[in-house]
Amino acid sequence: MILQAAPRVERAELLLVPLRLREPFRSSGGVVDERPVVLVALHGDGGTGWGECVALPTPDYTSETTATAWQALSGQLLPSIVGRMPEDSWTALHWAKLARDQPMATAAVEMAAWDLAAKRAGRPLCEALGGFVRPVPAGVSLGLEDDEDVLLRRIERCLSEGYRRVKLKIEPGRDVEALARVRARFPDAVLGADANGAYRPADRTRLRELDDVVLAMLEQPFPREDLRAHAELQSELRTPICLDESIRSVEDALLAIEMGSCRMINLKPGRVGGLDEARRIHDVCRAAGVPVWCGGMHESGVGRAHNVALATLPGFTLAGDLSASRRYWERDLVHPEWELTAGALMPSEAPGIGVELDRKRVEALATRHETFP
Ligand code: OSB
Ligand code: MG
Repeated sequence: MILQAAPRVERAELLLVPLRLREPFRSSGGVVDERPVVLVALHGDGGTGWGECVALPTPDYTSETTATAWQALSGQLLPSIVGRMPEDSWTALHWAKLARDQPMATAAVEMAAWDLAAKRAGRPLCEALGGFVRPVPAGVSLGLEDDEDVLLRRIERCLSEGYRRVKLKIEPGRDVEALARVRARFPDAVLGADANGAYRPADRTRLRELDDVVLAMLEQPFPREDLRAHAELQSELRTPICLDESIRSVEDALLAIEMGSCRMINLKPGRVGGLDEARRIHDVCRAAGVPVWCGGMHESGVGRAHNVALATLPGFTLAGDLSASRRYWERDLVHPEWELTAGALMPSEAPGIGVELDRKRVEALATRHETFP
């Protein structure tokens, strides 16, 4: 557990920064444009590590929300590590349990600890994690659009900007035909579809028609608990199923692979309790020959830096939901902002996450700010 490698934490901060996406994002779970960003700072040994909590304002994606994560961070997680020696075994046990129950809140602290540890070691986070400074192929995730021409124009723009893969949200009633029209228009594009669990096992016959569209993957067609339905569909589908919400730990990944529920995993450190667990999942996937790619949760530049660092590990062989700052924000919270170069994002050589937080602006925008102790 990373806390063992991190310096003693002398002080911590928790900030709530309400950002707004440049364009509202619709999935089968609902529409979002408000994006409250929860940031964690850990101060120790003369340095500061930053982490970001990926929880959303509403419990559509998983049951954690900005409010529950704030509560866990403020009431339990941050008070429990400030001033304590990180290798304290009570802390380790307690944390393992929290990482299961509140993975997003826990991950925010764990990632800040990684940043702090990497900065203290004077190494870029990607290297500290076992990867290296290399371009990370970028993909884009586009929300549902009522107007199909708007969607087609968006796809065209993303492809011309250099994104290597376009993922489209689908839901019952807006799937096979809509995707077939996109395919007809962009015959060579690498396309994926994400249902965020909106289908039921009885929709299998319908979902089988997606094979004709030729997709790089079908993401999370069924609710997360239903590994069996995913396995049944995968056995009759050429398109690889990619699990997102279903995978919350390395045990979930092992079971899903063993059951044949997927042939690919969307790995989000924020969803699985942090970078350490994400790395374990990466390792078992790699050993099993299951490719992974790094997902996103509309993070600010802080969370993106962690995701990009993770995505430099060798098992990340596919373009992730890692897009430039501009895709999401009028202005990001970090500099330099994340930019696309030849269809990829490039981690910095600087120690830790390698991007600087615009502290003045973050403090000016923050609607809540707590300090521990
Ligand atoms: O299902 O992958 C998802 C955003 C928020 C919550 C869940 C998901 C997403 C995305 C966008 O698809 C990914 C991104 O570009 O950050
Ligand atoms: Mg998804």
